[in-house]
Amino acid sequence: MAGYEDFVDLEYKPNNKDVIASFKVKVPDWETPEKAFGAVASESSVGTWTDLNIWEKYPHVKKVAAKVYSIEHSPNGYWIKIAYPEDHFEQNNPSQILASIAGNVFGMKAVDGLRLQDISFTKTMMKEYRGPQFGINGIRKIFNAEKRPLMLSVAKPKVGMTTAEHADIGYQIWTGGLDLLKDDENLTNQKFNPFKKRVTASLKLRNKAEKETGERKSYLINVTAPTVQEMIERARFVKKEGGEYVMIDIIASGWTAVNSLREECEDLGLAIHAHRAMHGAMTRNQDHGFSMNCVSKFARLIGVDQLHIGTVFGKLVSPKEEVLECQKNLTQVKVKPDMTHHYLEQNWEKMEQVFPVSSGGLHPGIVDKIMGLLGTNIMLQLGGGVHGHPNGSYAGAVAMRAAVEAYLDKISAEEKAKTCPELKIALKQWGHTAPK
Ligand code: CAP
Ligand code: MG
Repeated sequence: MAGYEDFVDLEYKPNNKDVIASFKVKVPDWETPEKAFGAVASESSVGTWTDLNIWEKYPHVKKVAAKVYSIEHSPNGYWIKIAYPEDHFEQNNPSQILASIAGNVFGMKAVDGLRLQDISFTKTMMKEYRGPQFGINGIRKIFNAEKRPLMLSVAKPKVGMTTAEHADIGYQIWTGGLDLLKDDENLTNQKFNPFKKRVTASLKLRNKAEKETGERKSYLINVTAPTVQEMIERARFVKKEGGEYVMIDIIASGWTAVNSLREECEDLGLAIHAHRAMHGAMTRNQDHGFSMNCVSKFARLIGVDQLHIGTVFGKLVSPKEEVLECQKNLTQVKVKPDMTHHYLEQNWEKMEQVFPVSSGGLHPGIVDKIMGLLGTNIMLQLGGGVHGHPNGSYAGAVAMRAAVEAYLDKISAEEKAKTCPELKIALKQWGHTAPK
């Protein structure tokens, strides 16, 4: 037999060779909960809709079959835990993990809703995957910035500017006091701002800004490309031109692309900035999809160096408990389980940390709220909150840096604004309110 119920075993005790998945399940009223849960374990591991007599015909298949071992009925639905023997998965193949655990199951009629809340990886997997190349300390060394938040600005308008305009924006925010210029998620190699020209022109002005300020500056260059091969060519070009970073749209590009870029960046010695554009299609609905916490865990396992995790207060939906769980999984060694939100424990062993990036609708008047919530071991990104300054990008950068320094010096932004007219104008423009 191998009907759906055969994939439920509440006596089973998982061991350290099991990958554990935590799911929230909405059971259709025509289905029994046990069959619905068994369907998730069956379809995400070895079974299908009809009984194939698997255990009789192929008893060895049981060794890589998933089993539901925990069921919890809470006011907002059922929460289950499924154990997957780690041999079910191919080594160092994140796409295959997702094709199993986060594949067909989301489309099954046997569930009305399914949200993958967390996945915990095994110790073996921690050895199979590279993890981050630099870690937070390694990134801080690039900028000689031991404690403070690192400050980024993405050029706005997102796309459409010429290469010269884009590079000039970089020069303005670098000389205005920020550490990093960032390409926007949809700026790649368009006709009006070709990739190679943008890299060369921007890094030339970066070098000029470094000389004038005496500070390290860098540039998060988007290498998201039509093919993995082209993406790698672009990364190699960045290295040749003296860049320290590449940026990739991890969700739009896919995990195999991220893994390929990570492998190449090991040789090139380039840090990876992970932009998560499109994640909201999966992470926003609390009853169906894939949590941002899972995105963060794959990002650290594969080994990006920086990842956007949200703001709680900014323009994009980012629930507080999810932002905090992402920050834990990016920076801690041993993450404790969160029973309330059904997040699992995770031991990251010797994996380097990932720099959490808070971005999206931020401006100088609310960066203190972000640091109050997330601390200062973060990166802060302001696009509109710099380039929307009435006096332009340079003034916007000065205002952003002053607002961060005010927080670090434990004085109010208003106090700081007495000696920083650019901050005063920014506060007049945006106050302390977050955008809707
Ligand atoms: C921010 C941004 C980033 C978002 C991504 C944008 O610009 O460049 O892509 O922060 O969201 O295009 O919106 P603003 P998240 O600073 O002008 O908002 O960080 O949540 O992944
Ligand atoms: Mg953007």
